[in-house]
Amino acid sequence: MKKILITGFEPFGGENVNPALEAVTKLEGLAINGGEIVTCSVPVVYRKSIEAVIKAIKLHQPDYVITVGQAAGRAAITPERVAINVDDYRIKDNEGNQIVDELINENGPSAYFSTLPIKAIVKSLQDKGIPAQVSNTAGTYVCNHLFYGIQHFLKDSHIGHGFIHIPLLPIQAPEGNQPTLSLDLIVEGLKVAAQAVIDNEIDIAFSSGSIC
Ligand code: PCA
Repeated sequence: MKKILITGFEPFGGENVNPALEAVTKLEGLAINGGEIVTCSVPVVYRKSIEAVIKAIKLHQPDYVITVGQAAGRAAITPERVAINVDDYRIKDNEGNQIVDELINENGPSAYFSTLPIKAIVKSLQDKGIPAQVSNTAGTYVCNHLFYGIQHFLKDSHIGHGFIHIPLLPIQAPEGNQPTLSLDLIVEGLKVAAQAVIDNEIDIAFSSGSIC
């Protein structure tokens, strides 16, 4: 039986919901095939976000970790390929920090790749009719900060980790001028992603790249 820790960010940027937190609340304690999901919420505060997830890893001793955050403007569930070693915040975090052009870790490499099977996750989602694609940038805000920080923390460990960005909820875009996905589909999508992680010790290869 594998244990998967799925974490969700709190609301930020003046909003009062974050689909990531809404979804993980519904995923807590859920059984999937060969595994069980545990969850935790994460503050949108640089450094503290990493500390919160490290605390949950120490508490739950999971086999895999999926960190999740919202990405306004995206229409699909997007496993991130890479975390980069830079903070460059367009807006303040929830404690007023606005870090510009600083390394996340002075002794760390420029980037870390996800250690989850991102292609298998995308294929499983697409096969179920849930929109999904690989993303090649997690931005330079707190999501990338957390992604990088947890990859760094787990770099010598057997625990796999990756970050997934999800679209807004319909309630966050009442005028219909932004792409959204229902909470039910997001919850189902994260369950499918967790199952793909358990079922694919080694990632599958298929083209899901992009051309600029
Ligand atoms: N999304 C933000 C931070 C928290 C969240 O859910 C991001 O993409 O950096």
